[in-house]
Amino acid sequence: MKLLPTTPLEEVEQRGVSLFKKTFDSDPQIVAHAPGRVNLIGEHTDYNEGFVLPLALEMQTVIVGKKNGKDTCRVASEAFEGLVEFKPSKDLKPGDPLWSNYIKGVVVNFLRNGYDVPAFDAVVVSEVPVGGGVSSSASLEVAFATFIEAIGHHHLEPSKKALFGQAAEHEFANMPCGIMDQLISECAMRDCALLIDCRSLAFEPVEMKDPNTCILVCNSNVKHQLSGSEYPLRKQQCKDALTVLQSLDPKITSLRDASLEQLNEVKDRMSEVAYRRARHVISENDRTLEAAKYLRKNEYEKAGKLMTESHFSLKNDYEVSCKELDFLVDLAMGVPGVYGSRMTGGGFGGCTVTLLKISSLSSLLDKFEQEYEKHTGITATAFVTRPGSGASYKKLE
Ligand code: GAF
Repeated sequence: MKLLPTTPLEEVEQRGVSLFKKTFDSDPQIVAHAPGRVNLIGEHTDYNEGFVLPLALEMQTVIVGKKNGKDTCRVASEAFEGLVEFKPSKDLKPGDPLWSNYIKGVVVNFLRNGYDVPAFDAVVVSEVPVGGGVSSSASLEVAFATFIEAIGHHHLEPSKKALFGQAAEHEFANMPCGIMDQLISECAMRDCALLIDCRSLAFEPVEMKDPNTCILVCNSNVKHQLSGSEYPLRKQQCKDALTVLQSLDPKITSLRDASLEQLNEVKDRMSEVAYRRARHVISENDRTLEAAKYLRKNEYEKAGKLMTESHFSLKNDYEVSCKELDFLVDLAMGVPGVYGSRMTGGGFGGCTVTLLKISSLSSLLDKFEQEYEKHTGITATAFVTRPGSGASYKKLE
């Protein structure tokens, strides 16, 4: 299996500049960008105020544009036909085309929080695969928030921008996500994963630049669509378990505060499903903190083992995997030199993330190539990533 190449950011920006000139017949002034992400461990913990350990991809969504001095915003996308037009107003509502909702949602959140949004012309160019579970939508939201920050001369706390993106996702894309994807897209640091505390939104870098180790992302190419999925149901099941735990100890305000001992104490008072969902979340928080500790010491075997345990917890207790993702993990774990492998992101399709010795990469790719399509009828795609940096913008000369 061939690896997908990483397009240099300058090339993507250049595509944006050309598209802007072609669409609006004038020169742009600002380039803003924000990355997609892959999560090493800490899945379905963010909306339970727990811990996550994601890193930014080198693949970015790029916005090229400028203020237009009019009362209407105009946005074009490289991936979709047509020019979207809307007035920047607090009363904007979601509508067609769907991709524009992420942008409208961000605009509304700036306005509602007292930040002026001047009308603009802009184009969107993205290298982040859509529907692959690597946060293409969060990267669009955060890139746009960064663009608005630039044209409006605003200076926002990074977590505030992430929260605007999350609110846009909730209200304009009907996806009740946690904060992980927007926060890593905003705050990522090159060569580091971030250990994020999703309660305080504080984070610590965990350096990942051992030249002998690599991170492989493999897209099962089973389409992942979280808004209509069981994601909201999983949140509800966590709440159900929380309510029972609170009857044991009112100081437990989210699953993050509970221990497995406490969960076992109230096991008989909740449904078997709620119990398993909570068991995943509580144990995943522990695994995430442990994994960060091991990665800091370059103890990849131990960190990898936790990643694989995370996969099985997501498969069996949280039930958000699928047979294709399970198959990719099984294949990876059969290759010597693989430290750990798991589904990453919301699940129900999308990608796996594998931590491995760089010397084992070609054996793993051969294995995927020989086995995956034969067993699933689907062609997988894969890329290697080093941890990229977070959102930023620059002025064009
Ligand atoms: C999706 C959500 F958007 C995140 O907030 C997170 O909950 C993730 O699924 C699961 O860890 O990516």
